[in-house]
Amino acid sequence: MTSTALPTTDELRARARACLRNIGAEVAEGEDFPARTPITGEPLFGLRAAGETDVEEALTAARAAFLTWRTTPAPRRGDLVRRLGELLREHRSDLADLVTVEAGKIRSEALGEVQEMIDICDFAVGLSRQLYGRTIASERPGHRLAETWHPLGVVGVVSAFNFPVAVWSWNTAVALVCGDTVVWKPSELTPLTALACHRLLARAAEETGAPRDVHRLLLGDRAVGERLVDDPRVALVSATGSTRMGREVGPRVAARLGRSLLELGGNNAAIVAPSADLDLAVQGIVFAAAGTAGQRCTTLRRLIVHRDIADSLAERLTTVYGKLPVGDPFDATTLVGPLVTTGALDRMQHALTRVRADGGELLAGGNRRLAEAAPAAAYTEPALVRVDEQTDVVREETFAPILYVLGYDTLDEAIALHNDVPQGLSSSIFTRDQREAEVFLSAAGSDCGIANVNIGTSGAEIGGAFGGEKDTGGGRESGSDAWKSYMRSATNTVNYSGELTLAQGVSFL
Ligand code: UN1
Repeated sequence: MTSTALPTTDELRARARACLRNIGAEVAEGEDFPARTPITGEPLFGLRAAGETDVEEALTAARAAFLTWRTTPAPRRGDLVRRLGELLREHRSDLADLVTVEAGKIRSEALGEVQEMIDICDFAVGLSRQLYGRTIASERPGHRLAETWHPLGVVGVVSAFNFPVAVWSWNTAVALVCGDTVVWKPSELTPLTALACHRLLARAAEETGAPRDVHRLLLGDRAVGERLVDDPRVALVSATGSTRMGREVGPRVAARLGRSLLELGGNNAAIVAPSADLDLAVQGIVFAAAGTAGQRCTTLRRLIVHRDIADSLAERLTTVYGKLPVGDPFDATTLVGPLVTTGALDRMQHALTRVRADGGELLAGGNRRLAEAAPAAAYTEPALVRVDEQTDVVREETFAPILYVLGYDTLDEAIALHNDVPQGLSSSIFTRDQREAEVFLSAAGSDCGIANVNIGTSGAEIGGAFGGEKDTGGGRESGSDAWKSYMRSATNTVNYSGELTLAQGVSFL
């Protein structure tokens, strides 16, 4: 199914301008940096990219702001983030529109992404009163041993197109209450959402009396990101993107002994056990695999199904895939919007060619859509492919809606297949057998940073820590105690005894 005609680029341009105007974001138009929309695949308008001096100026300003911000009481820092959350609520609809224009998300998912920003602001405001250290039992009489947490410095945030605003907010809301300042380099594909978020945060800073330079935005290409990676003033580089990008960023930051927090690719799988509630599983699988047109790092890419139910589940999924409405993400009936670029579509087609050469059987989808209406856009039917084994292409992350279906006989075999990929972000099991669920969640089960039961791999709440292992990079963002990555701890020994007692029973003098 294809939903109705696409909006024109002129209509989308007008819509984007109206949203930016409502938000109060000024757009410095220029020639060198085009904003575009995947809905038609065409440019909207040109922007000005940051040059070498802009980067230098932003880093100097963010560092200077840090010196004030780090001593501002954390609950007062929370005031800034509370105000940001209020402004996000007020501009929810405009922000969601911009996410749809730039990232091609359907309305419900675009609103969900804005909600994720609001949620993390609420979380961070609470956190601003809970940056707890601990008091530790000292082995010496009259001594207090304590752990304290202090702000870290400037955090460089490098974000990806697919969550253009939520991932920024996870980093920024938490970093700000932790007393850090932020320099943000968004994806080159999503500068407008970045301008909007930056403007709202600047407004919140004005209104709450926070230093103007607690947040700086740098639109630009790879060279801008490289400056953040290499500059010793950037205490932490938090980068979201491909494993290829992470392999470059991690060692470069490490070479200057800086800290990095990497959120890289996933190749997420779900195991479907014979006892699974299949109605629920089908819903969970289709949202996780075809939602966001397969462009979440948490997208479900592999389905490991018990052989007793593999045929019937594949049949049910084939039917649902055949009816997924692909098209204009602003149309309320659409479930699958465009891929971000035609390059992404080429990579999807290439993966499908490879998997077929490996003996995979295309059960549904995979055809390009709307090529005549929008030749520069990249609409596709999500693809469902039955495979016998995890060949190289199955073990890679193709950032597009392809779901590979594999069979298994024993849970041990399923878990082995599940973990036999380089990435380790998200995972799930559909089962009504508690023993199986617990094995999957145990140390001998899923090796991912996220492991779920009876829910798909995508759509995590902000309250938990988000991130994964192996090629996913090891970082944790968002909730739980991920805030500790944005601070430095100090261990304090205070002697109030009036005598000098050395630890470990050492005597001296
Ligand atoms: C991403 O794709 O980079 O769990 C982040 C999810 C979302 C975040 C995804 N809350 O799918």
